[in-house]
Amino acid sequence: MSELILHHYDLSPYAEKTRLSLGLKGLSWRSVDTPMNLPKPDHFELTGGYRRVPVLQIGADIYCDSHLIARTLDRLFPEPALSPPGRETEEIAFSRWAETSFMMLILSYLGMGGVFDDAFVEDRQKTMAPPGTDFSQTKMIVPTKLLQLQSNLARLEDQLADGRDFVFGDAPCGADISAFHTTNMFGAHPRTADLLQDAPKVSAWLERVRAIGHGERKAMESAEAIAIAHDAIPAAFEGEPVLPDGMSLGTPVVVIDDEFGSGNVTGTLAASGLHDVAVRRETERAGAVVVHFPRETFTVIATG
Ligand SMILES: N[C@@H](CCC(=O)N[C@@H](CS)C(=O)NCC(=O)O)C(=O)O
Repeated sequence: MSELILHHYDLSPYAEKTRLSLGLKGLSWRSVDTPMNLPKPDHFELTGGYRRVPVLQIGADIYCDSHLIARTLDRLFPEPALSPPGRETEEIAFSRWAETSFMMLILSYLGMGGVFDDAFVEDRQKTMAPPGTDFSQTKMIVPTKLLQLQSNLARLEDQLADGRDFVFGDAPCGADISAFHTTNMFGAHPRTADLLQDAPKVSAWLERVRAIGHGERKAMESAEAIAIAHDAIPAAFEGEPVLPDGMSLGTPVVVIDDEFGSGNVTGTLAASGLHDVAVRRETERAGAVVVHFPRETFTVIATG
């Protein structure tokens, strides 16, 4: 199998989730540094316009979104499992809670609290609402957001109340990692850092999850990653492809993320299963690649 190449940047919480997932499985991987703000020409060369990180590349297969990356890692390296067998739905549900309401609250709190520089805030507003949206009134909701954060943190403290080491018991899994990368951001602002003082179980658990580490990381230039994609052949799909009604392999499509502002990707429909969407694209530098997205949060629309 070709090397695991992670396209990411250090400050990304979702990329931290994937780095810890690689660490939990004790894997070696190559690290390509992606720019935090647009433009991201080399990133787009591989993804076709999806701007977010993390993105995992294996040869000419490009896996977008940390949820699909987690499932791909579990498929290729089953032990230890990120989604423990028999508890997959529970793990997905817990992670979704940690990464939606909880995550959005801490990000908006930090965004409004002067933690990030202006260029970053301006760039990220483009991924939150259409151009021209007035964000000036958002300061009014800061006190409410703080209490909502406190309420979510108390839920996590409750989950650990019986003295267990990790959220599902003795062993760490994807649920810990998803909740970690959200909760870890509390340290970035004095007011949210204070909240952690009142959550001793969460504070101790944060250190246990941090200790999982990132596995073995070695830097790579983006141009080398593109050349690797160019010289590789996308992995063959095994089994019966699952396609939307009325579409067939090769149908020209656009793939759109439920999350606003991720960037749409066009290509032709490639074979994939129930839980992912695959699109084939070709460029001069990257050659033929297949870009994969998680089915549950990406919509496929035929364009031709
Ligand atoms: N649903 C995505 C969310 C990823 C995400 O929002 N990543 C942020 C960084 S933490 C991002 O890429 N923001 C836009 C950008 O960097 O251009 C996932 O699970 O991977």
